[in-house]
Amino acid sequence: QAGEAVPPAQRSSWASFLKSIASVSGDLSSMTCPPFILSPVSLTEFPAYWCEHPELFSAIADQGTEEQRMLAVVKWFISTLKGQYTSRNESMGSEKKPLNPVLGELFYGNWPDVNGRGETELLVEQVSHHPPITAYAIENKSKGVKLVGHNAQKTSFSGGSIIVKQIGHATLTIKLPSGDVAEYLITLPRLRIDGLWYGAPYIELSETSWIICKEYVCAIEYKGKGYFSGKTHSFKATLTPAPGFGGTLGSHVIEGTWHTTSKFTSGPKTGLEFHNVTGPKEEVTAIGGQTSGEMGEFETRQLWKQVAKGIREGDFDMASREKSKIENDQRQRRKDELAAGTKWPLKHFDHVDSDPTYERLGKLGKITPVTEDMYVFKENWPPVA
Ligand code: CLR
Repeated sequence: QAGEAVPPAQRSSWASFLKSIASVSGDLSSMTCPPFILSPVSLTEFPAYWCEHPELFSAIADQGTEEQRMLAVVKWFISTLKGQYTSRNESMGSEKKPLNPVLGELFYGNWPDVNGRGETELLVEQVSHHPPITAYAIENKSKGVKLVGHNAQKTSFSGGSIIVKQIGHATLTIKLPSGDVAEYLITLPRLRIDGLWYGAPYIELSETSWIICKEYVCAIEYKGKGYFSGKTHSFKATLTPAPGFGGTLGSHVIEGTWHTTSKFTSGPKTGLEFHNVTGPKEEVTAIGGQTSGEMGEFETRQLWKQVAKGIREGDFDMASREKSKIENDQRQRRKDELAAGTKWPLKHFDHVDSDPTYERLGKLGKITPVTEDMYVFKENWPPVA
């Protein structure tokens, strides 16, 4: 039944929200939603999903061969999907609308060194407000593994679902014992947000995303219920040696459901388990990003503190009052910058129009577009005391 999961008092507001998304396409971030669907967490916290299994991230550095390393990268990537795309349903009952980050919003965190895996550090900066773009760097320095990327979304509406095209990509680099640096280009899947009619949104992934390095091309195809395995959250990863490496490296096919387990279905490891995320995950520890270790006013949990409190405690008047304060402050800052002829300086990233790594590796997988802009990490974190 329509609006089944919506609190009765908010049903008409949900209905008008659904009507409006059918007509507004492109950017959903600033649309007004009924309170039941609001999340108290900003999108700047989302890059932490890349490392909910820090041991899989660090294990990428511990592999002996290119083939094993590629498999470790794919395993880490697939193991992040459960957190990225199903965790709000688990923690909050459905997918929710995250807080829309302001320009310059920051998030810092880490995962501790346990069992010699090394500490992993996280830094996130909102590098654009219109359209919203989030850049991040995640690094395990002791292992020499680093992920740098940015995300934006283009939304449209089709057949009762929101379709989210993810713009942006990530590059994973590994310092090898030989002194060389191995690079992996990572692109992102398309999302479909279903369950809107009932007021219980959830994500299904579709189309194909890629992981490409000099020696390997991995295409990951996503299907939902009713497609190749008939199961929700299904994927099929096909790893093939890049041109010139066919004689020395094996091909592999892996199939399963990304929120549970998968196994090799073709190649030398056929029948063996590949990934398994049915166990626990490790949340990031938020830390203050200043030299003092304190949280500055632009750090997400500080900035949104009152709004988040309002949403958590059901005081939506306070939440919307506090949200207006933040928005007015932003408008004033943009006006002042315009008047002064200045621009908000990014703290940790430099924007450039093309990414040579994307161009070089993207060709191997024939991915489009053939080039993309990127945010270069300034390597200025953590601050030196
Ligand atoms: C952000 C980047 C992360 C993966 C990810 C997961 C959920 C996505 C989010 C990204 C972008 C914003 C998003 C969200 C799900 C819902 C939300 C698309 C891609 C939209 C803006 C809110 C829609 C509102 C309905 C829930 C009513 O790595």
